[in-house]
Amino acid sequence: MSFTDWRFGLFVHFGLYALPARHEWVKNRERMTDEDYQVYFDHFDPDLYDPVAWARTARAAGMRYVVLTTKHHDGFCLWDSAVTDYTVANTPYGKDLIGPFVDACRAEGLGVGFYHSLIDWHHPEFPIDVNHPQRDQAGTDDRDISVYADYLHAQVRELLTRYGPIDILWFDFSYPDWKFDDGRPGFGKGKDDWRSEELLAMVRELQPGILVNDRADVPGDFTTPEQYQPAGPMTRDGKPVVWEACQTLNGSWGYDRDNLDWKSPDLLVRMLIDSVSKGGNLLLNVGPTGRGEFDSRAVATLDQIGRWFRQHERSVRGAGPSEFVPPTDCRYTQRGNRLYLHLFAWPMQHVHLPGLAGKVRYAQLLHDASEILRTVEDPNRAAQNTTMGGQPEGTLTLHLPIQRPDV
Ligand code: FHN
Repeated sequence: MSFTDWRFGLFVHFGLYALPARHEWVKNRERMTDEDYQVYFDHFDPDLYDPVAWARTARAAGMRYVVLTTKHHDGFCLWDSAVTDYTVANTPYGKDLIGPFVDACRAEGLGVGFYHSLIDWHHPEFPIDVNHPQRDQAGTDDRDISVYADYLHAQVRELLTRYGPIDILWFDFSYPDWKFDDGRPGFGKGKDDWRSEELLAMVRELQPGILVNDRADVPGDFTTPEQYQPAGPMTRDGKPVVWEACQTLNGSWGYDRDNLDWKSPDLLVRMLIDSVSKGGNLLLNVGPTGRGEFDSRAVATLDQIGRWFRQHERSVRGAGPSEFVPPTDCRYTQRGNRLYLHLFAWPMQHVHLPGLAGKVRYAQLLHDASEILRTVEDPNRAAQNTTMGGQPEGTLTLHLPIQRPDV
């Protein structure tokens, strides 16, 4: 199964920032020094870390690949890197987190993705810039970005040679033209700073089948709209481009305990359907707690999504955009000669399905939405009954066989 067949993946932001539990940019937002932030390093001990549980939860939710932060902007490494001491090996936890994650994903038949931050607020040669916790000092240091780039390349090499075949490399992120709000230079960084062409050449040499995103400031294998749903199929230079929308559960990528801005399971199902209807994937994020587990709200949300998948997996897995134009408040996904009508709003008395003879008329919508009784004027086009038992309220997915001779 290919990346675009997978359609739905899990993003996991895990690291020191899970301990303060108030966003993965906490070091930046609170302008913490390395000394301020050291307390989280000294107490990092995710005793409930269980990547098998992560992988099984992801699979049950309908996800077919997982992208884990190997290092986020704070510079903390989730593996025992040979080029720095700022790793999990030197925390109270003391063990590699990446290897067990890879093994668990493989055991569950999931694609394995590594997120790797280009940005590093801990490395002594990473020039201070507009995004740095000590941004007030931007432009005053004599740090050497080429030394940091060597470090960056060395760590990517470690990650791509220690853990076997890796499916996805998710770099994050470039900002070559950023400025401060008052217009002062932001000392932003892009492909020349990362030496991106050299970096990607090494990546492809080490892992020929890997998919790389386009956040190293050079074209990649897929593009990653973040926290929004594209209006339609995405293109680059006028040509269709593979894309994957990345979204949070509650507005924060890292664990943010007190953030109550949770998206409903039905909204997330619609975002997935919307992505697939436009040819994209959805990468949905969970930020595990400081003890290494998914919190109960995340587990409950993913469970609800999984209930929808049990009924309607075929409407997104291996499916994509349809040649038909959907009715208002609806999406079409299509897989071969199967058209899937997703109603985001109803009751609809009549829906005229262009390209299909007859009209779909809803005989009845049972109060508990446990089953939809439908007839179509052409009995030969009877849609398969779709049960809604247990799936998120609000999204109705109908499986409509296309019985035209040419399909
Ligand atoms: O700054 C990061 C952020 O923390 C998070 O990792 C997201 C995920 O796509 N990427 C950057 C913001 O675009």
